[in-house]
Amino acid sequence: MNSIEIINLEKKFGAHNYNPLPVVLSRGKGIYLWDVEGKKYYDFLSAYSAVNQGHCHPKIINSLSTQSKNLTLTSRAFHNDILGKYERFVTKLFNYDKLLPMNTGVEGGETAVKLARKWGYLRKKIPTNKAEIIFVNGNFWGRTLAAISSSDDPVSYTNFGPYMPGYINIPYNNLNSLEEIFKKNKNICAFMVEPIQGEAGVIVPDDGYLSGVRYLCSKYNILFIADEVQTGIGRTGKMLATDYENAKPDILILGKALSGGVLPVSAVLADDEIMMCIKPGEHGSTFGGNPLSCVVAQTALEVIIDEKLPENAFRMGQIFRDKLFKIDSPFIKDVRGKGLLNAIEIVSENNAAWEICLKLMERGLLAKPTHGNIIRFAPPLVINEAEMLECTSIIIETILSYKY
Ligand code: IF1
Repeated sequence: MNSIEIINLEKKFGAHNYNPLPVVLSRGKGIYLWDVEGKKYYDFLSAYSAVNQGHCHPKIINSLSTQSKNLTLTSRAFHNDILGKYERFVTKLFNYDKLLPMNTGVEGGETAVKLARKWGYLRKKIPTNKAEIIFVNGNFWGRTLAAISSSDDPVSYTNFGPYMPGYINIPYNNLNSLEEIFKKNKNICAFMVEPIQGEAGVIVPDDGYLSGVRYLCSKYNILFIADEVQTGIGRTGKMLATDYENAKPDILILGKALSGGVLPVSAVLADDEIMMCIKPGEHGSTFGGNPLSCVVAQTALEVIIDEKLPENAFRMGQIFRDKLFKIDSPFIKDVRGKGLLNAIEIVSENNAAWEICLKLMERGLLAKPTHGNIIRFAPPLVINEAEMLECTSIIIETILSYKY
């Protein structure tokens, strides 16, 4: 079947909950993807930063293949010989007492919210059912009702009400508004925030914001929850984006590239004072902590470390932004990002970002707009300098030749 026939199958038999670019991919390797007609592309989305290690990394696939022949799932009704070793590896790597394994990023967020509330009632003695969690405008942490209840994007929440109570939104990148609400409200158990806002359009907060969040959360005895589902695992040029300011979260949420894009794997890390608030039977999931996912995730993390991918992301990201900053076009409003989480914002009344992505696709590079006229550029962290230079010239030529 060709691309058109396959796209029509999805149209006829699949929910229309996405509007993908008209490309049908059938193979991936490293930073490259091939469509069903055999055309080769540079992947500049990395499945929304889930494929940091590159598509089908041989070491991760080998771990998947080997473990899949032994034991894939036991449920947590029984122990298995993989989970404890994985938990030890990851907690040592990120310097936390414990890990709660889940599957998707949003499950990680839900787990963090439940943990924070539990801690709020058991440790902070917040009156029952009165716990509040602070979120920021522009947040995105998934599609469940608890997640969209914190959203200020009508596309995410319209006609999905009623919404989860106990949420308060404040502006992003604003420490004054954070301290103001912390002073006013004694029932706050946590503040949940992305170190860089991905979906909102790669919004990078001011230097000092994350360390300010850390300081204020400690000062007011409020848990700092960092959603590093998209910014974590080397994406921004450090293992975690919060590492830039040594702002260690009380609860760390990981997902996406935690598995190298091979399986849905997420994890919530915290110290005992928080993690031990959840007792047996109070939280979990069928697949959470399954041996197959744990083996894949441990290998995926080892690849990040062994191949020094955060360092490469830092260097390649500098090349990307240096090249893009030089674009002399009245239509480029901003070039921003950290490491290999970058975006350009285009000044245009029409749907320029989408059309530019279509032009990029024709020229063999896949990227997708986030909100409005913002295009996110996030290749796998294994990209090398020659490939980055080739891709930046494709992007620059496409932007400059577009008829705005
Ligand atoms: C879609 C966005 C990106 C996330 C952060 C948690 C989650 C995500 C910071 C939830 C997920 C995905 C979801 C996917 C598209 C993609 C996305 F455009 F939706 F917002 F990356 F920016 N925290 N982001 O970015 O993780 O449950 O999906 O595993 O829903 O369209 P998940």
